Amino acid sequence: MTRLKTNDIREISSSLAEYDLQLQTATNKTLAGIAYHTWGADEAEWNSRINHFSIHVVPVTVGQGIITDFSETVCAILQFLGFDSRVTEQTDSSGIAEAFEKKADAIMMADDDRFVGINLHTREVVDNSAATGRAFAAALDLMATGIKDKSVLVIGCGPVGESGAKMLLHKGALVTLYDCRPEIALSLKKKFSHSFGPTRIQILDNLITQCQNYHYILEATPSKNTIPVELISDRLRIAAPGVPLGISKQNLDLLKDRLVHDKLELGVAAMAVNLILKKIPGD
Ligand code: 2YH
Repeated sequence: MTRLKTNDIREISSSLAEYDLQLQTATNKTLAGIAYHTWGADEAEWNSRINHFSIHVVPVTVGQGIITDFSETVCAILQFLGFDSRVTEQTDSSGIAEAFEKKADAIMMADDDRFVGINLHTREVVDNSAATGRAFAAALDLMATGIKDKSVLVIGCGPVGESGAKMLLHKGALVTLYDCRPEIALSLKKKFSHSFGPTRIQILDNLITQCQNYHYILEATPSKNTIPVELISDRLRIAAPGVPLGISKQNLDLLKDRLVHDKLELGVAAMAVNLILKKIPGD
């Protein structure tokens, strides 16, 4: 599992407006728009409520400890979307207590294993890996102006890839799974076959010799250079939640705006929108 470094997130807060524009070029929707699309929710209906919904970000010192700027960056993304967000003054259990005492509607916090959002009214939990996979699948759906009946290659079958593949199958895509550990891809195919039937899910054994025909890729690996140059075409669109980005500098130049990639923004936005969609008492 990838642990973000301060260097990965240093520029995020100051680049949110620019990233929002990039997303609009690639998907025709803003960061918020993609986050709503992730959960099939109506932006106009929900967006007016977000500035009354407070999400407190709790820094966590356990394990490998604080990542400098992590909580502040999550908070900046939430504020950019319009949420009433702040970082708690205290960390860990004291921070959780502080959020409850200050009547937060939700908290977000991350240790070395999980980054979660919790709605403090409904007790529902949203997981960053699941939300991120789903958000990038939603972005790919938008880039394809509808992914139904289109073939998508999912590279990386960990929690993010799994969640993204599931969303793509729900949207009616034909999904091919690839993982450098073939048994992981096979076991995911088996798992999905129960719900979606075996015919819409394929397995790819060799990424280099078999992947020329894909026009849509979800890249969800923690590895560099996973996309061979042979795969790049004018029609290829990639949604890439994987950190580090699996695309070389040379391929990035060829892809131009047919790529959506970030390290935190879409996942956090999707988590936040999911939290507000949970019913608030008094609604
Ligand atoms: O980056 C991570 C984990 N690898 C979980 C990622 C789940 N997608 N955690 C962030 C740790 C943050 C730290 N505890 C802090 O600054 O609060």
